[in-house]
Amino acid sequence: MTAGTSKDAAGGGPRSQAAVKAALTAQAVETPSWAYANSGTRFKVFAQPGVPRTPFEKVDDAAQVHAYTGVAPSVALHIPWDRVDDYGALAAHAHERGLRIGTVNSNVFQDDDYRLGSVTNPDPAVRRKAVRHLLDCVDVMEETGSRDLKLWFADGTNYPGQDDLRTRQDRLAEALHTVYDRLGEDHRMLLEYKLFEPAFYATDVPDWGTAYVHCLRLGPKARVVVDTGHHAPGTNIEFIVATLLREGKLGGFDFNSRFYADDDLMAGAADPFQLFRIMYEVVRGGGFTPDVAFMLDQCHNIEAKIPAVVRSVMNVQEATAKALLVDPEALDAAQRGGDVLAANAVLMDAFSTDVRPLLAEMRTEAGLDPDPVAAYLRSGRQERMAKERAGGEQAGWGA
Ligand code: PSV
Ligand code: MN
Repeated sequence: MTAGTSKDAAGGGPRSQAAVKAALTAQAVETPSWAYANSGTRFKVFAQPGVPRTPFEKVDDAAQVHAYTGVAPSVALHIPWDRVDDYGALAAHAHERGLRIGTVNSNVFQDDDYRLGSVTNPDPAVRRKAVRHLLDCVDVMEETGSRDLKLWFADGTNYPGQDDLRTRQDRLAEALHTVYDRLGEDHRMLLEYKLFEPAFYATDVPDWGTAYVHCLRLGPKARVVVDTGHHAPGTNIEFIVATLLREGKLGGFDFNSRFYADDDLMAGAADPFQLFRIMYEVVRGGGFTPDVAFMLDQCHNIEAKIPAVVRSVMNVQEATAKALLVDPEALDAAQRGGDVLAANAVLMDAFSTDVRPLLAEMRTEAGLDPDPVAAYLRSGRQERMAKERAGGEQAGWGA
């Protein structure tokens, strides 16, 4: 199938090219401030020339991604990595560059007193400190005009018996309630789960089910966020997505790619088919609404950062385009008829479609270069930044 042969989904048949383009144009992919900073593994953080030194410069880099793709209008912050004296000024800086500040990611995992956890720590003083930080993040949201607070906890235990699993859930619920009560009218709380790391025996929010029950108890402003790197190998992530969408509890994604663990590689790089299957469930479940945030959560340790973020955004677009090309009517007919091969073929036809010409055309129509990576590299900005950002301390993990 070529991208040009699709029909319209509204009436039950395949979507028209125009409908696919309209949906793709409306899609927004949020990029993470930390993707522009130096990063690495626990073995080595590799410094790159021209890396931002301040949150303001990270915003400048995020603005480049938006300028070349046209679909990355917001940048997520990580507090305290992006701590500034004046968040209003940071938001204004973003606006001047056609961007807005997106999700505020809290960080309660880098202080010595979080050794035994943050909000689930056995020491009430540490728990209070962690909750205070989360409340500070809500203040930041107010100053930046952000909607979403993303919560990820490194909390957990390394050894059986180290702490009481149930009591830790109670502490978690209490902290979440305190923060939930502080949320503004239009704020949301996105709870992220992770099966493993840095705790190895038991993570306090290990899976979507745990995140879901907490969010359910909290109320409508609490939703689950699915980080694609946070599952056991072989997990059917699209099933989780379908389930959360059915329940109205999918808050968004942290997209990235993995081969083995939380590798944080470019979204769609390791397993584009998985990304397609996830996006298909988003389309199928009516997830193309502002209620579902499409965010990247990745780092670029050995490759140039801005082109890598651009490539990741394009990978999300390609997976989305293919998902939009699935013919719902043909699929439904094959499924109802029990025609296993035909049903699978409908999905595979869409996945096998080369959507790059469609996306290139769409960019040209929007006044963008059809090849965003090449256009960015041609601009010479990368080399300019390497010279201009020569002094000072480069941002990196913990900065
Ligand atoms: C944890 O692995 C995570 O996915 C959380 O979203 C953090 O905020 C992010 O990575 C950056 O460390
Ligand atoms: Mn994440």
